[in-house]
Formats: sequence, structure tokens, C-alpha cells
Amino acid sequence: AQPVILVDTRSGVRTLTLNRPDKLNAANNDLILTLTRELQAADADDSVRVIVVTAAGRGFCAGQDLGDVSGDHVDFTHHLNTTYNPLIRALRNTGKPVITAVNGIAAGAGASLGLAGDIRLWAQSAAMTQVFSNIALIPDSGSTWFLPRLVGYHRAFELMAFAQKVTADDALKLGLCEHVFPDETFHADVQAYAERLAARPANALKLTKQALQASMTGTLDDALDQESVLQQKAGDSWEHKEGLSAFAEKRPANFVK
Ligand code: T3D
Repeated sequence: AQPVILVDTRSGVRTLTLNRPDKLNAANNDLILTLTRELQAADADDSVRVIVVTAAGRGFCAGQDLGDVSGDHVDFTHHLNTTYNPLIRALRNTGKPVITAVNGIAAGAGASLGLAGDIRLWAQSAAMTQVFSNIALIPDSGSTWFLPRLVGYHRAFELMAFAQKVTADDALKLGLCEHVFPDETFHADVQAYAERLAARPANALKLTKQALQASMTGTLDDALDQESVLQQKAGDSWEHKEGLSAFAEKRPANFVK
């Protein structure tokens, strides 16, 4: 059988590719648990500086594989707590930058996955739909947290209530993605972007993620305190010394050892 997640590492960039293209990469338990393990493995691997999550074929991820869901009672709480929630936590908790490279339709939990990256890059033909309400479920896998922070409560509610499809151009305007690349060159453009990110100071970015994520739920006072602690860690690093030397010597800094 084909692996459900393809793993490739080039120039410090670990690319994890969802690989059930015939089903628009709908998420069965195997795909969710394997992706979670691969994110944890990438986090632990010193040779990895940036993680890309993308997908094979014309879709990004159509959400829960509905072929796996029967009409009988399903223990949703248990399912979420043992599959999607650990996945989203693994993605958010790594200190390495995660790029979600949304190559096509991102629906349901697939939309949540697409929103969860630190950087979101979309192909021109990609789209997102909070499709859950079409099957009378609520948005999960973090969408109720991500989306209102991006577009506000009211827009989030409307997108969720009608399962509206957001195109790449609208996603850019709404702040659901940072860049839109042409379909034809999408994966090459993502790799080039990821390599530029991999050349940035890894320790400083890890601390930046920590500060930003804490700020999402804290006060200004909390953020100022946190910055003073984390800045010490950044300032003590070899990266900082290299940055200062490079500035003084009028050369580009080399943050990759
Ligand atoms: O704990 C829990 O389980 C709760 C967790 C819930 C998390 C969720 O994600 S709930 C939401 C589940 N997802 C959906 O409801 C999406 C269902 N799919 C669609 O609405 C549409 O397929 C799309 C909008 C995503 C794409 O539409 P389109 O027209 O581009 O493609 P299509 O023709 O509908 O689909 C192509 C194939 O993929 C098709 O198979 P076929 O007919 O060619 O053999 C279709 O059945 C299959 N497919 C698409 N989505 C799923 C799927 N197969 C299984 N599960 C899917 N989610």
C-alpha cells in the first residue's frame, strides 16, 4: 500500500505530504496518527529547520474520511482527543516554523490543518471551506480558535454557518494565508520560500513563536514580562553574536552551522 504520508528532506526543509489523492487526502486514523508522529520526529531531528505540510493531487485535505464514519454512535470526544487534537498540538508545539502549503481544497478538519501553520502558502486554485455544518457538526481541530482570531467572530460564524468556500484571492485579503503562488510552480515556490526561512536564525524564531503564541491568550503586561525573559535567551545565543558580527563586517549573517 502507498504510504499515507510522504517524507522528504532537502536543504533543512522537511516536507510531509498527505498522500491519499483519490480521496482529496481525506483524513483516516492512519493519516492523522502518521502525520502526528512525523511532526514529532521532525521536531526532534536537528537536521530539520523548517517543516512543510502539503498534499498530493488536486486537494489539500477534505477533512474526516466520511467512509470511516458510520451512522451508528461514534464517540466523537474520544476520537478528537486521540486523533485530531494531538495532531494540532504537535503542529503548534514544535519550536520549528511550520508552513502549511495548501495546494487545493481544504475542508473541515483539513481547513483547520491549513490554518494551523505559522506561515500559510496557498496555490491559486486552493480554497477553504468550514464544511462541518453541511453534515451538522461543529468546526473542530482548532478552527473555532484560529478563524475568529483571523477574521473576527462574525465573519467566522458566517463562514461556518454556510460552509462558504473561500478562494485563494479572498483568503489573501482576509488574512487566511500569507502568499498565493501559481498552481504550476506551487511546490517549487513553497520549497524556495521554505529554504529562505530555513536560513533565518532558528533559535530566535523558536523564541519568537513562543512569545507570539503566549501573547494570543495573555495581556500586554504578560507579553512584556515574557519578552524580557525570552530576549535574554536570544541575546545569549551564538546566533546573536553572528548577527552583530555580520552587521559590523557588512556581510550577510550565516545562521546555519
Ligand atoms: O471525530 C470526528 O470524526 C469528527 C471530526 C470531524 C472533522 C471533519 O473534518 S468533518 C468534515 C468532513 N468532510 C466533509 O464533509 C467534506 C466532504 N467533501 C466535500 O464536501 C467535497 O468533496 C469537497 C468540497 C471537499 C470537494 O468537492 P469536489 O467537488 O472538488 O470533489 P468531490 O468530487 O466531491 O470529491 C472527489 C472524491 O473525493 C470523491 O470520490 P469519488 O466519487 O471520486 O470516488 C469523494 O467522495 C471523495 N471525498 C471527498 N471528500 C471526502 C471524500 N471521501 C471521503 N471522505 C471525505 N471527507
